[in-house]
Amino acid sequence: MPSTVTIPRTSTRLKTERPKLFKVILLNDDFTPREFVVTVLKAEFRMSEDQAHRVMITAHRRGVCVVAVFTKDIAETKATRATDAGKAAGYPLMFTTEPEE
Ligand code: TYC
Repeated sequence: MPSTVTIPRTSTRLKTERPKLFKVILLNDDFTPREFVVTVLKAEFRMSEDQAHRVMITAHRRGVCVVAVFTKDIAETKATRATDAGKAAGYPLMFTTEPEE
């Protein structure tokens, strides 16, 4: 007597989770020299003089400016390193991170 065997199909999940991204944000202050902010942006975020100057001026005028977007670890590391560069030079320069919507 023939019998049938049912083999369950395994379904492949095609969905690829994208890592959540975090913004690095530059905050304005009244003490850090403009040129120092530009130097830090160029060094830590590999920006050109032009890009760095635009970001610095935006933070200076509006209070904050998004510098770039990274995965959480990289955003936090870069924000900390850039903030520490200011601290080491005696400036209150601040970079923070914030999750992207
Ligand atoms: N506001 C500072 C000044 O006038 C310059 C500055 C710009 C500082 C942007 C921080 O994120 C900043 N010297």
